[in-house]
Amino acid sequence: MTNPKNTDLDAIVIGAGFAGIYALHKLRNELGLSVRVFDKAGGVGGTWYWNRYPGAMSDSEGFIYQYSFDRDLLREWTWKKRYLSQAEILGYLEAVVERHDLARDIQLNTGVETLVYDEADALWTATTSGGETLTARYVVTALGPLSTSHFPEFKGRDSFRGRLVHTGSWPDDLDIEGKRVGVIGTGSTGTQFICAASKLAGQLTVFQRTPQYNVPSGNTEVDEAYFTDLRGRYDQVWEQAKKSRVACGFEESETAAMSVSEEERQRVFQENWDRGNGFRFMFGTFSDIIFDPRANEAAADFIRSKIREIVKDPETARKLQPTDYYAKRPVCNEDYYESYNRDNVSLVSLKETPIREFTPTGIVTEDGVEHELDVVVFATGFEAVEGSYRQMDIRGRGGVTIEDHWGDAPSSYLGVNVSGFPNMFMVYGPNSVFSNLPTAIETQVEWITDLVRMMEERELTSIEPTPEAEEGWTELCAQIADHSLFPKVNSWIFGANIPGRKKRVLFYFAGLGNYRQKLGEVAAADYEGFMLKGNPSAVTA
Ligand code: FAD
Ligand code: NA7
Repeated sequence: MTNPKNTDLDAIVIGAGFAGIYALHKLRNELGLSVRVFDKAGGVGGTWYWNRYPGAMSDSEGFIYQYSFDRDLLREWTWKKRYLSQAEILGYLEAVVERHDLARDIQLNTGVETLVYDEADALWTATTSGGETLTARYVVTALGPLSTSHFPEFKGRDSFRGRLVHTGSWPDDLDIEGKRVGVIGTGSTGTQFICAASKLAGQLTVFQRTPQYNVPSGNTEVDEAYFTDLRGRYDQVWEQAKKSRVACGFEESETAAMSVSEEERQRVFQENWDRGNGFRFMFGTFSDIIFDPRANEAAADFIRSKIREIVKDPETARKLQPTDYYAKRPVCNEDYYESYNRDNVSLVSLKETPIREFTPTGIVTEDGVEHELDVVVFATGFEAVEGSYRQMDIRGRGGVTIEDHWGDAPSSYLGVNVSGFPNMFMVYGPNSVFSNLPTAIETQVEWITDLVRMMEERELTSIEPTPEAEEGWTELCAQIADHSLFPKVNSWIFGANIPGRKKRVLFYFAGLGNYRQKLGEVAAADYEGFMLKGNPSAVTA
């Protein structure tokens, strides 16, 4: 396909992680469009370029934390343990870029700062941190759901004279071996860091605000027999994942927790504890852990009993036990609770003794204790989903900014499009499906490619959802979320980790299988919910 508008490019893609890499491959190598990817990072990989803290890894299993499209690569790719380290994932993404000759169209160290839509010409104009101005007919924002760090304020924070770092931008020159390290945050990232840092740091002080439910990952080594078996059933693996709820590569339970005896419930919890994996424990044990408070309490109680069993100091075990619903994104690790049995690890419960202030030499808590530190690690998470959009100046039809359109809670149609922002396609925009991400990212990039292909074939100039379609999707996502226990606790999946932000729905919780079915239905109804412009004979609304 050629560029009929004489624009600089057919498509601009922002972000060079899983999403942006695949978008470039599909739009350039498959549709033949002229495309350039921009990333402010110095390399490709997105999350796996930035998050280099000790212990950084995926907690989706390795075999499912990949693209399904490149079967040849899957036939030859190997890894060491059940879960992939940051370096392994980065190496994999670099190999995909190399194999598909993508690097020549990826411009690194370049942020896109503004995106402005011109309705008369149906063109987007982007300006970059390097001062370039470029026009394109399509924009794919592959900005990442977890790419804007949350770096909370504390009194005196910037007076600290040691190293102060966020896990989401870990510097290459920082070695924590033998150092006195403090870590704030015990989410998925913080717990990974704690497991690794407990074996490296001279002294590790964990500042925990809310304890999380942690289950074992079961991270054993994988051997040749594992790969032989896996390669023989990749088709089944992807088929199952794409029809499932969370696409994590295991059979999700269809049995309600309270429909079986107490003895059977304990057996199932124990079996899944032994097998490992957080998503498996939440979705593979029973079908209603995140729906029925009694099922949830049974799972929570089982995990609390394990904490008491594993952690030797009863006071530390008490502080580690969560009391709220088991309803955050599930977390798993190799030996999280065991870390607290080490002499060099101590736990401060910020619920009991909050941080009073940072000093040049450490952190003082409200009990007056000064924790002397060489390094403070903020494992305090991200401004999820909408964060990277709100950092840009994005102006759609009539100069309306995305900030104004969204107000205090973001919205979309199908997680991908926004009304008033024609020809802008988000990968993992607000209200995308809550699941293992590479599989869902592939789904969305393929959907975007289909939309663009359809536009090219029909010679359309613009596509955008109707305001009603966007409202309908947003409302549906809210209703689905309300059926679950997820909104009953504060976490990043509802934006509730950012001070001052009201809880908002950021995900479609009905699963990847249902999401894919919905996309199919929208396409079959000639792109129901979209306004298509350009070729009047093809216009639908
Ligand atoms: P990203 O990988 O975040 O890439 C987005 C890129 O966009 C970034 O490189 C960023 O620099 C760039 N960018 C943003 N704004 C701009 C701009 N204005 N201009 C230029 N560039 C810009 N998911 C799972 O499913 N399973 C897991 O086990 C898992 N583990 C994770 C562990 C960690 C520590 C983290 C942080 C995330 C994890 N995730 C996991 C989520 C992970 O983010 C996704 O799986 C996936 O990597 C997202 O890919 P992406 O391409 O959508 O976004
Ligand atoms: P999370 O899950 O948002 O965890 C952040 C942690 O930081 C969590 O324990 C927070 O406690 C804590 N936090 C945040 N702000 C503060 C302040 N001001 N004081 C003390 N403690 C604070 O982020 P992660 O990076 O761990 O995980 C995000 C996703 O990335 C994860 O699910 C994977 O997909 C990868 P809180 O619970 O809010 O009390």
